[in-house]
Amino acid sequence: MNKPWWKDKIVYQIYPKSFADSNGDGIGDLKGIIGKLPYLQALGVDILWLCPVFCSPMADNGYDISDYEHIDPMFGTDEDMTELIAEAKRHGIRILLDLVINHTSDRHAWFQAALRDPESPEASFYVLKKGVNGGPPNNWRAIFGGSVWERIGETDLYYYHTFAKEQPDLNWENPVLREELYRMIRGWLEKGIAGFRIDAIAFIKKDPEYASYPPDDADGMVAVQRGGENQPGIGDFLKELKEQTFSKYDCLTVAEATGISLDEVAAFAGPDGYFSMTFNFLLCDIDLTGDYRWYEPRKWDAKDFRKCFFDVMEATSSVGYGPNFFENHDLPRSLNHYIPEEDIGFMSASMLATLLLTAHGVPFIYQGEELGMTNAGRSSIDEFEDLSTRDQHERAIAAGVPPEQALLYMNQRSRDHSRTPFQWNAGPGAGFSTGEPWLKLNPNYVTVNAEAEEKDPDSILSYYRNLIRLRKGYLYNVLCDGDLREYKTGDSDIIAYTRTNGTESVLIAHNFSSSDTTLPLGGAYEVLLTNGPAPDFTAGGAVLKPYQSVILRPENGPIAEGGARN
Ligand code: TEU
Ligand code: CA
Repeated sequence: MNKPWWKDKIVYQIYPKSFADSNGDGIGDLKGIIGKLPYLQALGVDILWLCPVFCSPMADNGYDISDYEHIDPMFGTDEDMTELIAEAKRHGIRILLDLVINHTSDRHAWFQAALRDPESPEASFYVLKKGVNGGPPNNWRAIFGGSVWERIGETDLYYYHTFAKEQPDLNWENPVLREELYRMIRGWLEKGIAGFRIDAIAFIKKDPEYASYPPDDADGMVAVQRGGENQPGIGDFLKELKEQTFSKYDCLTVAEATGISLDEVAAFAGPDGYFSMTFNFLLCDIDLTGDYRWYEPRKWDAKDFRKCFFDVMEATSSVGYGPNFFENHDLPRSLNHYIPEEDIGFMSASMLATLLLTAHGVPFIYQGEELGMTNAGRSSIDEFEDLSTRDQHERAIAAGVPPEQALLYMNQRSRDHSRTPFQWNAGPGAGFSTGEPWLKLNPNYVTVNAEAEEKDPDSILSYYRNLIRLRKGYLYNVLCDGDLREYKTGDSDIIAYTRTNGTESVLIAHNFSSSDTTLPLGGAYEVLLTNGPAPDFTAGGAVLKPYQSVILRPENGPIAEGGARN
């Protein structure tokens, strides 16, 4: 399999608005990121994925772009981006930008022209349709709530939006629009960025019938995914997109292609795939029912998690590399998402770190995950900034969920949790800003912060740094180049696998439970790394403490499946 330049890299996702504020306006910016490059280099970061910093009215915090060619003044200037790319390179770090081409902002010049004249060339850049029987063209529900159709003034013309009404979808059926996008994409690649994370790309193809479907809820609507996600024919667009842009550069492209099945991973991210890699959502949506209602959570356990993990490993490692992640800007913090409240701490955080950094594929660390940052509970729905949270709350109340329970569900799942300002130190504003931060800090910054953890050899940050050093050094061959095979551990809650490259082999195991559990072993092993005390080796194997991870090397001979040694 081809060995792309990015296969052994560490990717770090930054939500620029919440990372570092250089001018005291309470909003993170590019100069703030430039100032933190030494911190990122010390962590071992190779690639930075920046959430969108283009001009935006911020209805969806930058995922509503009004000008693809320029940096929004709140984040700085175009020259700041040029400086960031150059400075990052000096620190051995490359930049991925966030490409949002399913939709623009409703303030984009194209959309404004379309509103002024539905017969204008720009109007054909969007999906405009006449209403039916005095109402919207069909009954599809947008991801941020309500109809996907927004009426244009007093006319009987509507425009389509997968997400919020401030995010009109682009009409990918129009080759002139597509060429405009390709030109913009090539322009950014010419500026020396390493590539893109591609936003919501599975929504660019809609069922051309735009037929209504039987409702999936009391509101008489059906989720937009039914006719507007990963529809037949999307591959033609994605193939052309790659041919006209990415394939002309040795760039990294990571798709947020929701709604694709594991057996479609090859088409999206195999050797001849549309993208370098494609995110998989099996693990991060393990706690959701089929239609993403936060107020109808799905119960899961460690065995469910283990099955999802190995299904994803199998699907991605068999065709190439997958982006492994436990956090992003749309998710709650992983410690709150995957670990029982009473078990949140160094052991569980370092177990998740070991899983993330030793799985097959490319690790994506989200800002603050390396510190063990956690959710910051809110006591009222009014304290939430995120439009998706507000919509989910409305739907919960409409479904008859009692307000306190609805608030609890929002506190479990809100996207705000990953957007609280980065916690640099215990000083005023956590070192994020000298001004009033745009989103409330998590009060635990007084103890959970980079400065304190950099000084503490037993901190979560120190653990990430050590393990990343090991991954890039002593364990490079098995972790960056080795295969991954499940290591059966019977009915326990242990997730275990081998990583093998030629004659080199290690066994990695995680006790995803709050009780001592024995990892069945045949033969003697050396402990290369663990987040806890050296395990007791009994006749049956190694006794792992709650949330203990181990990287073991067999003292002689390869490791057979299931613990027996040949
Ligand atoms: O998220 C896409 C997104 O929200 C959908 O994948 C949704 O989560 C899924 O279909 C279940 O409902 C991207 C960005 O990550 C997010 O921050 C933006 O709000 C969104 O697109 C719109 O650009
Ligand atoms: Ca600022």
